[in-house]
Amino acid sequence: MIKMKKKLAIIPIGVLLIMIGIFFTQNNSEVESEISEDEVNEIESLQVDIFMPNKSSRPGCEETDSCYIPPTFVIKSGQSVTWQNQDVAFHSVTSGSYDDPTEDFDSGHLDPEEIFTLTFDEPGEVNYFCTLHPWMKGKVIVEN
Ligand SMILES: [Cu+2]
Repeated sequence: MIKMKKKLAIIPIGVLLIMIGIFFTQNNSEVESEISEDEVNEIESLQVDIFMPNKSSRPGCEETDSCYIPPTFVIKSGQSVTWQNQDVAFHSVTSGSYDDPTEDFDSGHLDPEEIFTLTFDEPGEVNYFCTLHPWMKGKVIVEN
């Protein structure tokens, strides 16, 4: 009878260990699935039109007009443009020029890898620049 009691006590401990194992397994899978499949698809399907390259935070890119790549981007009215900051420093996409900013749009400081999208409805030439680096200039041409 004493032996039987010992065996019965061992089983619940085994069950407990299995439950702890399941608990940790589930916790791990929750961490892994923090970014949903939909979000991954959204990021992968996002088309970057213009990017700020590495080291554009230092003067020099203006010499080859490559602070925003491509420096001039042509679209039809109603289309959108997506920028991505591919540098390790902050940048912005701000309407106008450093000496003459306009109030049309301002991305604010974009983190490395951050994306900014704008839709242009009115035809015309739109100049933009970076508020942090006066030498960074770009242009969007919106065709009718
Ligand atoms: Cu910049």
